[in-house]
Amino acid sequence: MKTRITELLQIEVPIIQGGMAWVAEHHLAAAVSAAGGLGIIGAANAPADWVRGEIRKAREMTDRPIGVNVMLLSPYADEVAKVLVEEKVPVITTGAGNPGKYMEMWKAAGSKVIPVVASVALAKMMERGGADAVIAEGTESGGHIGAATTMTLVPQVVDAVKVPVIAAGGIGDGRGMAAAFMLGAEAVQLGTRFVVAKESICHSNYKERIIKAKDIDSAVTGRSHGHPIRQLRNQMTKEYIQKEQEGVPFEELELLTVGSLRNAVMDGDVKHGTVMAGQIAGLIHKEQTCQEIIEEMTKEAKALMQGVGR
Ligand code: TUI
Repeated sequence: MKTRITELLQIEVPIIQGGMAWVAEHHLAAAVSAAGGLGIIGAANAPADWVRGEIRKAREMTDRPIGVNVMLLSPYADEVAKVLVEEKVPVITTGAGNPGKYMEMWKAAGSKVIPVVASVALAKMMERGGADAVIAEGTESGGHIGAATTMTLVPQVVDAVKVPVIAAGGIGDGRGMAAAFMLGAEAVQLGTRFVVAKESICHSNYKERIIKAKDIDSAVTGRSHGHPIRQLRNQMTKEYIQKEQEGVPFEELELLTVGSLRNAVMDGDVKHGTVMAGQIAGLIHKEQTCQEIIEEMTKEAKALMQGVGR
């Protein structure tokens, strides 16, 4: 499955891992890269020194390329951006904002820059600014989301830009991968399925919640203040959404979620914590190694795509 993305990123299979906060650390990133995909360290809201340490630890585990995702709402984004230059990170993805101000510095350092976009307008702007590819992420994704679905966003972005497009949001198996390719994508990004990978350090309670999730078990909090987050329903989302409906201000809502993602991922508090996951959680039934996930998906996608278009 060679595409412009496998060529650009020097990877074997066109599968990249999402930069999930707390989960996308060196064990997971190294395992995805070692299996032929592109592993990503998620800088999320972490300080730059943590990111540097994770890059170095991942490099001790594999010689294959590893990327870093910069979460642009992070208070540490500026210092993380500089560390990526110092560490000569080959691939940088970004999320939750416009990475325009870092583009020149990253390109000059020789990194491939791949912003996540949730609209055609941002995709075009990123291409003009020198992006090497874009990740078109639909609202089916876990975490911070845009409004358009993967099915509608991917082909519109593919038509609007010349750079290769990576599809994300709602993709969890070979069928989703083949479908993304039919829409014109040249790789896929997976989050939720890698959260339950054997190499993922995520707490077993969190993995169990994903494995047991049904199709409509996710909810979106934060719509009232413009920072929508998709996660699995629990006591916390129920209270949060109720308070949003009552018109409770952002500052008060925020108190419900301070440290809540960490509590769910690290301590397994899936009742009051934030259990970010995409709508595809209902399709994920077991814990597997990254290699098993990548091999199974690639085999299934290849079989489905054989004969299509002949
Ligand atoms: O970034 C993500 N997913 C995330 S980040 C995250 S951590 C977080 N914590 C607290 C508050 C918010 C986030 C959890 N999940 N995905 C990539 C993504 N980027 N999805 C959507 C976007 C996006 C949306 C609008 C990118 C750019 C954009 O507009 C930028 C602009 O300024 O025009």
